[in-house]
Amino acid sequence: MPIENATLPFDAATASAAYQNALQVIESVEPTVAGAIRSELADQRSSLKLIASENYASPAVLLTMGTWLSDKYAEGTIGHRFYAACQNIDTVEQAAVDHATALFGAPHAYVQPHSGIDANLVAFWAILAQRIELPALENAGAKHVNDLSEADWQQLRRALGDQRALGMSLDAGGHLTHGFRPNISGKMFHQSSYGTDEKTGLLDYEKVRATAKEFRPLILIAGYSAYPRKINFATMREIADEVGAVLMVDMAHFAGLVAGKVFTGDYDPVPHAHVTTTTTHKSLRGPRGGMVLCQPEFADSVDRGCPMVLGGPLGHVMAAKAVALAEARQPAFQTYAQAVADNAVTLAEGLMKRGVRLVTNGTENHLALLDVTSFGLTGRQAESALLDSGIVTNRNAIPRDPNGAWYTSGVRIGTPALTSRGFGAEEFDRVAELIVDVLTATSPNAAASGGASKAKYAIADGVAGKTHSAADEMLAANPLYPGLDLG
Ligand code: DSN
Repeated sequence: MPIENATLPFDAATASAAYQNALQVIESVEPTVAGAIRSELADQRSSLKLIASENYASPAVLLTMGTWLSDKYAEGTIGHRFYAACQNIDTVEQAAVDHATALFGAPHAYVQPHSGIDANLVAFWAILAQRIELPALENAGAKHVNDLSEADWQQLRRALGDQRALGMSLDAGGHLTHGFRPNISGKMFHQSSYGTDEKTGLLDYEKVRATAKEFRPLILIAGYSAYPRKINFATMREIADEVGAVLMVDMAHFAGLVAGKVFTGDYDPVPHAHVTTTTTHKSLRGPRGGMVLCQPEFADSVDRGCPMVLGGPLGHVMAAKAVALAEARQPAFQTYAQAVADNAVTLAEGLMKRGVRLVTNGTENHLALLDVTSFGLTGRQAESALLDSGIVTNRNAIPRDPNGAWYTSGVRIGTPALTSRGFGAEEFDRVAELIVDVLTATSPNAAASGGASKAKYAIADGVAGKTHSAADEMLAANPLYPGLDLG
C-alpha cells in the first residue's frame, strides 16, 4: 500500500495549467526542447527509478527555477553584492539560508554552490583559509596576493600544496571529491583513505583512528555515495579532535534523512562536523545544487565561495532551494524520510531472502549495494539487463572489486525516488523479486556483437517483457505527479 503523506506535495489542476502554458511558450520557439521536456516526464513516469542519488522534485520547486531570477548577476553575499539591484536575489538567498539553518540546526548556511563538487570545493578552500599555518612572508604587508613577490607566492603555494586529507576509499563507497585523483581535490591534497572491514563491510572506527593518527590529516572527511550504513559522526569528531583535524562531512546522499530526523544524535552530522556539505537534489528532494553548513569559525571563508571557486550564484536555483527546504520543514517530509529508510530495509531484505549478497548484509540508510558476481555477471551487464527490463539502476564498484570502476561487480539501488511516488513495503518487496528474476535470467554472452566481453549479456526470452509489464502495473498504481496533464 502506498504510504500516506510520503508523496510529493502539489495541486494537480494548478500545476497542469502552469505546465501546459509553459510548454506552449517553449514550443513556439523551439519545439525540439518542448518535446524533450514532455519525453523526459514520460520516461520518468514509465520506469522503476532506483538510482540512489536521484529523486523527483515537486512542481513548486521545478517551476521556481523557470523564472527571471535566472537573469540576474549577484556575485557576493546577501546585502554585499558586486552588482546593483540584487534586492530580490538577497530575499531568496536569505530565505534559503533561514530555512537551511532552521531545518538542520546549523549556525551558518551558504546556499550558492551549484553542485556537490562545488560545495566541497568551497569547504576545502574555507578550511585551508582558516586552518593552515602560512609561512612568514618577505613582504607580509602586501594587501593582495598579486602584490606578493614571486618568492613569497611560491612559499604560499608550497604551504597550500602540502596539506593532507583523509576520506573513505572509493571502493568502500567514498566519493571522488574526497581527495581522489580524477577530481581537483586529489591534486590539492595529499590523500590517504580508510576502507571497511573485509569480512563485514562495515566501517571500523578503530582503524580510522589508527590511520588518522599515522597520517595526521588537516581534514578528516566522512560521507559516501555507496556505503549502505549510518556513520557515527560523534566518533568521527572525536577522532578528528584527537589528531587536530577538521571534520568535514559530505551528507549529499543522506541529507534527506538528516532533514527528516531519521538520522539524529550521533548520526546527525551537523552538530558534530566543523563543516557539512550537501547536494540538494538527492534524498533532500530539491533542485539540482549544493549547500555548505558550518560552524561560525568557517562562516566568513565559506561565504567567499564566489568568486573564490564558484561562478555567479544562480538566483533561480537558490529560490528553488528555499522552496524545497520549506517543504522539508513540513511534518510530511519526516514521514517521507522515514519511509525512504523503511523501504530500503524492505528492499534489502527482499533481495537477501532471494539469495542476493549485499555489501554489509543490509542497509541502514536509503541505499543498498548488490554484489552481482554470484549471478556470473559484471555490474555493467546487470545494469544493462535491468534497464532493458524497465528498472533503472547504476553499476558501482564493491569493496576490493576485481572488475574495476568501469565494469564493476556491483549495482547500487536506492529508495528516495520511488518512495516519492508512494511505493511502500509491498511494492519494494515486488521490486526485489523483479530484480532477482532479471538477474537470474541474464547470462554473460561473449557471442553478442559489439563492446567488451564484460559488457555483453543475454536475457532469457520473455523475461524483460514480463518484467516491464509487472513494473508498468506498479507504476500505474503509484503515478508520478498524479493528475498532472501536459495537454
Ligand atoms: N553522482 C552522485 C551519485 O550518483 O552518487 C554523486 O556524485
